[in-house]
Amino acid sequence: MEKQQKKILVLGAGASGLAAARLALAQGAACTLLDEKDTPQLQDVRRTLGAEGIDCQLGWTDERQPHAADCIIISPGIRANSVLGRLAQHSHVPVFSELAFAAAHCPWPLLAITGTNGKTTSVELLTHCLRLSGQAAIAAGNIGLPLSEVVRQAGNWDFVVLEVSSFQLEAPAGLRPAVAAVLNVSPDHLDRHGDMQTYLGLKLQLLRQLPPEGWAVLNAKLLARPEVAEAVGERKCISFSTQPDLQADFVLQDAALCRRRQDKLETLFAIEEMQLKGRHNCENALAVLATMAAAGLNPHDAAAGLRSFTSGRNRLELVGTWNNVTYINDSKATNVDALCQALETCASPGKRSIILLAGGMDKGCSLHEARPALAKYAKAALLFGQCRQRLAESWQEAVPVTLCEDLETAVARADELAQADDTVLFAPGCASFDMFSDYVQRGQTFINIVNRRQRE
Ligand code: UMA
Repeated sequence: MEKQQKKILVLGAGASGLAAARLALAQGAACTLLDEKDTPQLQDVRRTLGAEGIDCQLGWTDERQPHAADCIIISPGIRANSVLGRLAQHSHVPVFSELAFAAAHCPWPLLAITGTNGKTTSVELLTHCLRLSGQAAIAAGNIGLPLSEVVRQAGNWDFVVLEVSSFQLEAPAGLRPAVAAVLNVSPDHLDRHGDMQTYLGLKLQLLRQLPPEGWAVLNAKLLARPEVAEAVGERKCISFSTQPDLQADFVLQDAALCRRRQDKLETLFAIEEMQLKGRHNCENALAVLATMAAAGLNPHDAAAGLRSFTSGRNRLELVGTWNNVTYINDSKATNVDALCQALETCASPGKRSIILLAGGMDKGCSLHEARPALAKYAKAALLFGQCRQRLAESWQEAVPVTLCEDLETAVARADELAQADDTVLFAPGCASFDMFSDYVQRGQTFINIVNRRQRE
């Protein structure tokens, strides 16, 4: 009897939806793609996909499926309360995230990294260290390259390093990473997930997807939490920490990254040799070493990578120094925890020398946590974007605040306030989507404004 062709419904025609649809087609399935929007750009996508044999329906407003399907693949940006989110919920067929769908077809071991902050840096650093130690590695997932695309291209990899977001963990069944690392969890994306417990629960889904022989790599701070220990279960676990009071397998000791072996510390790498700066980056580097160990590799082999890696654009990126005032672009700081890390890394000892530019789209998270760092390191906070009023109310007792019309005005005010040896730090602490298409465009806009003003 002839085998029936599988019917797959893909929700969302962005990067992940497109890649998933193409992979499904390559696997021999019949594929329909739905998107709620109908823009000229999406119409181009529909034409291209049509020529490839994928049916693409735009401007979709119906909460019912267009036809029966064997399964649904959902894009990470689709919220449960949207038209397509409800369509997926009401459906009686299995729903997979694009990541989980791709993982099910992925022949290479997945080293998956999640956490609130440091995901992208850790994924890039791990990929770099692997490559320099002779492994064929590629970075995929939330970092920008959908895993479906990597799988369809059928390369020849030793490892795929995955950046995994909480959105991608809403339908995670089948992910099955070889190693699952959780870097840290602090308030973020609460406008979507509702509360911290739900957000943490989603992050822990990555651990739950580990097969019995898989390895968990965990920040020792998290291991103390019962729900985390429960998610790890009987699986093997390697811990890391920069906190001196926490016992962990990979630690920071005497300015070196070290591994604990039979209660003795073995030095792996002196942090002064790293280009990456800040305690949070030491923690990312420890997570990378622990992940390499969990993957069966020698962490000593990471040395060349640790030495040569520089963090990418929009992460504590030096824009320039003019009249002894340094301008830093940390547009990637999209939550309060990342903002605090940026303040700490840019601080001058014993001085409030930072002029902070912050603001953007409200993600429903508490903003109070930034107060101690602001009081210690910032001389002014210039606030822009949708949630500037809420930021001002939350921070005004810790630091002098100014509400600014837009980013241009905020930079102009920073130029007025700045004195020699100050740092103008662009670390918004909020999402970018109120004013920009993403944090990359936001960072570039900041750089353009600063450069233009300095030329004038
Ligand atoms: N759409 C709907 N209905 C909805 C929501 C979206 O029809 O309710 C449609 C949109 O009209 C659009 C498409 O879905 O055409 C967009 O899908 P998407 O938002 O899932 O975006 P992708 O282009 O597929 O990009 C996604 C990730 N985006 C999100 O999680 C929001 C990218 O992460 C990721 O790089 C990419 O897949 C490849 O894996 C971006 C991100 O902002 C960088 N991630 C968040 C973060 O890092 O904070 C989690």
